[in-house]
Amino acid sequence: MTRIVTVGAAQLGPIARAETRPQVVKRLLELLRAAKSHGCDLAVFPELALTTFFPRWYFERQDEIDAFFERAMPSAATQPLFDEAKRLGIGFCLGYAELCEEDGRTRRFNSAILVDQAGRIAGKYRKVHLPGHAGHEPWRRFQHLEKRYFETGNLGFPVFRAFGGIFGLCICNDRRWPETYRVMGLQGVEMVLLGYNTPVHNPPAPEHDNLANFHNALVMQSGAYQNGTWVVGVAKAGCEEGVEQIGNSIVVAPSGELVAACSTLGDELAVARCDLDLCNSYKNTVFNFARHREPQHYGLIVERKGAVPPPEV
Ligand code: CDV
Repeated sequence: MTRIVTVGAAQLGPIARAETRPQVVKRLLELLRAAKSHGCDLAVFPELALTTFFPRWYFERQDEIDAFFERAMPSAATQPLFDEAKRLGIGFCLGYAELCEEDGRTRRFNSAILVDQAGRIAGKYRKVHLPGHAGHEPWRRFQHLEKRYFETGNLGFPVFRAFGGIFGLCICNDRRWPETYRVMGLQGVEMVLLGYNTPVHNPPAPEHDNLANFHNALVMQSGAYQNGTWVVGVAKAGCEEGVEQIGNSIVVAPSGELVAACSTLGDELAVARCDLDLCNSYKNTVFNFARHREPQHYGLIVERKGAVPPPEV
């Protein structure tokens, strides 16, 4: 059997701080139309795709921070994207900063949505693994203040039935954690969509800088293979407000092989024809979780009589 989903990894080049939402949405619309003209069912945009990556700056004034957030989705600025998606019959995945009223208070999340070919929101995810720090750290060449500006996502890692398959979302740093893929893998995920903003330079560990592209591919290829799923990873790339960010947007098959990649650091589309049924070859054999996984033997050593308890962390 074949269940083909043609996906467009819709990489963005840098977004300047001065760029307005309508200017950015115009770029997204161009990529969406290009994706449609290449036969895509779905275009995947990066993390925080509507603005510059604002956590690189320390802001104290809440109004300055909130200017980067969307209060509704669709918002007035993003409505044209929904309208065009519906008109063209193409879905999309979009990362954005979400401001909402929930549990009687204002909350802020680093979020992503999956929109189907009818322009309806089919799924939402809020980033769980927030990297960086919460206070100003002047020793850094640039800040990474996600822990200051966002709450940890409270939706878990759900999967969504859409585009004839089972889809999951995660965001940037989530891709480095095996739990992200495995939690979705245990729910049968067939395609994981994710966007990222990854600076080449990692201030706490500059010795990793020349491995940034290698690690980017490594985590997505292993996550795909170990869970028998497609993975689509899409960058906001290039030199944004003086900070170099990696590109290397890729589409990874359930075999772990790369099947499409962007080659620039600008707005670019990489297209792949993905057969969701290819997942079965892995899910039913080497990674048949029901037959071969042994979670009951994974430890909690402390529960075994006489065992040395693990160190407190
Ligand atoms: N936006 C991110 O989550 N970026 C992180 C950086 C800070 C390491 C990433 O994992 O790519």
